[in-house]
Amino acid sequence: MRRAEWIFVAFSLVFGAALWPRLAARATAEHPPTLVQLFTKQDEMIPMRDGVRLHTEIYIPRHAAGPFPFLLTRTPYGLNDAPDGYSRLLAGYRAMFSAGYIFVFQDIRGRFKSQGKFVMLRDPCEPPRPGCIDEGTDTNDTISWLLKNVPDNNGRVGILGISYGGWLTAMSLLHPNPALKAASEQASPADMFLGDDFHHNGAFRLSYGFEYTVSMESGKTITPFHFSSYDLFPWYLRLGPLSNVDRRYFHGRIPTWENFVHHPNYDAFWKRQAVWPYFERLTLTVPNLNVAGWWDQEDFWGPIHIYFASEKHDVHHDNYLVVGPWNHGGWAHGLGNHLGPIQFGTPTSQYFRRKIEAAWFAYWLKGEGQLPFAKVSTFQTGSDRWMKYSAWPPSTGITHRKLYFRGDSRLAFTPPTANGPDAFDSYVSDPAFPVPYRHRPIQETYGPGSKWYTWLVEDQRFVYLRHGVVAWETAPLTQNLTVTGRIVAHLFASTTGSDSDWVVKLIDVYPQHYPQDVQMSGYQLMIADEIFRGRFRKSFEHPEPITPNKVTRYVFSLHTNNHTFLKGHRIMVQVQSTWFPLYDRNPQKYVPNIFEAKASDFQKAAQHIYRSRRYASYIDLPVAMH
Ligand code: PG9
Repeated sequence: MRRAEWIFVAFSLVFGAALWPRLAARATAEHPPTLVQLFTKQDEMIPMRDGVRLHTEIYIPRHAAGPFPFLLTRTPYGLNDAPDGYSRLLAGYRAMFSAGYIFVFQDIRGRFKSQGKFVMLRDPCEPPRPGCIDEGTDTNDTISWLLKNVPDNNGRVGILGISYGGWLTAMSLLHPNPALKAASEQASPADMFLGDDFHHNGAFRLSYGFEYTVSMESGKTITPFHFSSYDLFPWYLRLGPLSNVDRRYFHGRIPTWENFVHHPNYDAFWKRQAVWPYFERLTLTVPNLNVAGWWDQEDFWGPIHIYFASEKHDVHHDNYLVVGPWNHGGWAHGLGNHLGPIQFGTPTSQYFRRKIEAAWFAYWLKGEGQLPFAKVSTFQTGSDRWMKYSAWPPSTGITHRKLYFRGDSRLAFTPPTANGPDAFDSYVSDPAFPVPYRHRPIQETYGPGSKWYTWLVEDQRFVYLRHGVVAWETAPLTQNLTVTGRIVAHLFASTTGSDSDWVVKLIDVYPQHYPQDVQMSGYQLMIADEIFRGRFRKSFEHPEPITPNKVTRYVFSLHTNNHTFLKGHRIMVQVQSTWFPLYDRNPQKYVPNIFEAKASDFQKAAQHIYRSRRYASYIDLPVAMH
């Protein structure tokens, strides 16, 4: 998120043109008013109920008439003041300047200029009890202070944030301050074991988990790890088993890393921290706009599951969802008319900021306008248009079709008929030669030149026909095929090992001759993807070894999506067992805790993916009926 914020701020400062009532007359397109001209700044250390003071910057409109609502953003990444002393975060809200808000930015407990102790994703006080503080109580105390101490406010508060800031927003909704009238949770993680930054289906996100935790827990400010090489693929390979992390580098000093090591399964630690179960029990009382990006490389699972969980008791119709063609936080900066080389033909991010986000807060906090959008708005990629639904995924107009793995590397909607013991495709998964998850060099996640931000849209030809990867594809489509809703992988697989990871990627293959954009000819664009750690096939709490050579069924979600595979394109599925170094290597020999595996535990395995009548692997596609 941090780098995205920077890009966003830079963009807004350079190109943003405020429509601020009085100053706009004086400002020209080349010289929009400066933030200093637009706002007065107040720096405060706001006291929390336990006496800890949190550093807060308050920006009050200079030239408009109040009273104003507050728009609060809390962050662990610093307020990032420019030389003029004004936070660079402010420019990111330019689409909302003209409406008139008091913008408030706060360093959370233990970060940057705030007092107290930082705890990564601090457990909520559930149920709330005297003496217990969490991010929700800190938000409530902040709001109460603002209402009392900042003149000319209208008594209404909105909160928003992306990723960690989205999680802080989610936390503020569990026991909200009565003045909190609108929220927008954006890319909040909701379960760090099942689907967000640190693990997916129990598979550990090594490069992210390593780099993020050390940068956050080595001091109060962001302190990146010093790698000895630019391409981290060989660095992580040479690291060897995960136990070398503490032995060589961390020495037990990074608390979140210690939590990874001591909680290899989905135990009470992860469940306490997971947000979605709290939302399942909650009746939402504050309208919340959940925001997600189809190609979010960090937290796509979170906002979708907060939306799903909030649906359980959404008696006041407060639960909304927007999903666009974005990477992590991509809606907050730039135009959003492309992601990497993928063009969308329309400025989706700008549209979101102006027509959705600004309208959302204006409606709830200022009583202006109408809710101009449906409960669910998603950008349908491929056909490149915004779609509106009354629920997500929509339950009408969809038919589930099975796309079967067949012989000759084909995919088809008709099931396989062959039933011989050899109706499978196979590959060797070797932890000594793992498949890279993105093109090398693999730079530090947030380092200079990093391709982290767009890896999910990279052309998958870089691993197609590589050792350790198998693929199947349809014939060119004779008509458009739109998927809207849940995509689920059903794999029948065997391994010679006693544990294994399974990665499934659903890919849109562009035509080999693509005159509209020659560079895109034959492009393999990943639409949906996921990894599953085989030991967790029966339970995330109680892993079990896989029986070697036994055909075993794995069913796991590739998440919801909304995409049109256009006529002439093909649909492809790729399967592999390593995705390195984003995911740690499965030793492929069952050990109770992979964080304690020895180098000698890692072994090659022969993997079989079945496509017989009895063991018919397929992808369940929610096909929209036009
Ligand atoms: N994805 C980041 C994160 C959030 C919460 C915990 C850990 C990491 C972020 O962008 O903030």
